[in-house]
Amino acid sequence: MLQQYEKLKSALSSAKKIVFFTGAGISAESGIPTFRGKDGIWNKMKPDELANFNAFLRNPQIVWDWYQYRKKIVHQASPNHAHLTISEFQNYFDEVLVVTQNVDGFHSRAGSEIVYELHGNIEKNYCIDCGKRFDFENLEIEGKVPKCGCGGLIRPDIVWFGELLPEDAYSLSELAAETCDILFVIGTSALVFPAANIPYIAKKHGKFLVEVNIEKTELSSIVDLSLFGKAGEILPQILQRVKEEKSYGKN
Ligand code: BJW
Ligand code: ZN
Repeated sequence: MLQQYEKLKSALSSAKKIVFFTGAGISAESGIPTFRGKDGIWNKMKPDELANFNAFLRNPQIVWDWYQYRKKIVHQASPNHAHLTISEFQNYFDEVLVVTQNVDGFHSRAGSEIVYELHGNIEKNYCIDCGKRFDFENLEIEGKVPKCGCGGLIRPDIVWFGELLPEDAYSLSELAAETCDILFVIGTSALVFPAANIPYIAKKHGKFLVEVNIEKTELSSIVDLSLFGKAGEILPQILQRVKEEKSYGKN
């Protein structure tokens, strides 16, 4: 382990731009369930019935209720040490960018200033007919799927299977991966594309890749360093090394 940290320490000592690519595992310690694995959401629920547009058209109420339930879990939870540590990295490096697949908004709540949300945000909604946005509003009346002024159904702003990712967020994430010094991959199985391209793009551009996960993933064989353990424990240890190295912040 010590030797692994030495490799990372040397990369961190010259790094200016750091990217964190995160997935559901980073919010697991906040009590938000992950998708895959033994306790994952897709072990109990079928993605085809919940996370695609046809399912919403077939039965909007079921899908809407499911996201309201998920939103409640997010409201009852808070960002954990991992989110907070990432935001603290901003005090020690010129640029810190977060590319997240998560829809819980925890990175922004934890204070990260640049966050690209590739799969949307559970607080946001839009009309399926006219596209009007309803961000951060409580739209429900008696638990019914809300409707827009134009008569269209309002859906959560979540990227479902078969849907395109937000173009700006994705292209800025690609650029971040191409231009960073270190890319940390935190708590993701890296199985869902095109989001999972991000670490491969960084690799292609010769960037230093570090994975933090409780178990091996698809990426373990291509990263420069795998740190196995909980994100909320490993990330503070890394930041501690950065602090010792720099002994003062940039401000
Ligand atoms: C910890 C930890 C701790 C736990 N500390 N670590 C065949 C081949 C290739 C691609 C495809 C294919 N068939 C279909 C596709 C495309 C599809 C896809 O990639 N599917 C794969 C599953 C195969 N992709 C899409 O459909 C995307 N769109 C697209 O491709 O558009 C183009 C197109 C247009 C028209 C037609 C066809 C294509 C859209 C993908 C949208 C994904 N949306 C979801 C659900 C959102 C809804 C919701 O939130 O309810 O986003 S899927 C779900 O997976 C969610 C996540 O963001 C995403 C990634 O999951 P993540 O974050 O990696 O979580 P897990 O659970 O997988 O992993 C957790 C990890 O954490 C694990 O490794 C743990 O070990 C670890 N961990 N505790 C550290 N404490
Ligand atoms: Zn409308």
